[in-house]
Amino acid sequence: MSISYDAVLDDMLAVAREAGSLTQAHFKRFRDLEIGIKGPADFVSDADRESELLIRRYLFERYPGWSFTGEEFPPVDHEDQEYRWLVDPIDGTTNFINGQHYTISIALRRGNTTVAGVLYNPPADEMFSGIAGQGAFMNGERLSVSGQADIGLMMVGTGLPIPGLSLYPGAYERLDAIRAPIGGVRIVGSAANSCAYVALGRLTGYFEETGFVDTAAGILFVEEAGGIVTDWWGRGPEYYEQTGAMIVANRATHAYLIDKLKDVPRKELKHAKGL
Ligand code: LIP
Repeated sequence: MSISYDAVLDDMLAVAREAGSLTQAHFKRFRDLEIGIKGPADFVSDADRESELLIRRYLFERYPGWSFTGEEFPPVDHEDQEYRWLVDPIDGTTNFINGQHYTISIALRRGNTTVAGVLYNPPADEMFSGIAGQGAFMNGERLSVSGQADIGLMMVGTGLPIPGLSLYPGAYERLDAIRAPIGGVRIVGSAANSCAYVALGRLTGYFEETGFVDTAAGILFVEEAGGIVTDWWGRGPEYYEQTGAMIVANRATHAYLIDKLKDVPRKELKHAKGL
């Protein structure tokens, strides 16, 4: 049965907007939010849970056989393992609970390929979307990564790791070395939005050790916008999808970060897992 990804994308856009309205209602009263602690610097709010439940319900009604991996509830393995949703109901929860920009990320995977994605930044009303092989867009504008190749003008995004992350050792010395000769470093606070900013050309590159559920849609947009995505050592999706150590960038910034990160002890695969 051939599937029209255009029709699927329309549903993804519609549910992202609905989740946007739901989360915005909580966002407006962020100072009064109930905050749950999932771990060190890892938070959850009712908005994260409600957003995921809304997206699950909407997608299961329309695609009952497809499987689902979210952030707040256990994954659902339906009979059709070929298609799986990867959903981050609020990416940038720490931003969200402090009244700063966040994103809703929905990606559709067919086997080991991301075939469609939607990223919505409700506070900015920026809707990113794309289908593999058909380009990536923000509010209808086609995206292309920055052409910036001058190191002194590069703008790099990242996240500040907490102790306990496997790539934490030496992180701040690395950041110092990366920061020294370039134009600027930014902590956007959402891995998904950081990828979207690379696809849009607001960042020339981004690197972090983070989750693939957060970044699957954003990575599709960067590749559709002419960017490069590898792990910190130049290896492909079979590595960064599992280890989370990713570089997402235009060609020049990718080469710059690969050079700056080459001496970091490699993060190897724990075990093969289907995503
Ligand atoms: C967040 C990422 C961010 C990273 C945070 C956290 P969450 O995801 O978007 O880039 O720095 O540690 O992983 O927890 O808000 O979905």
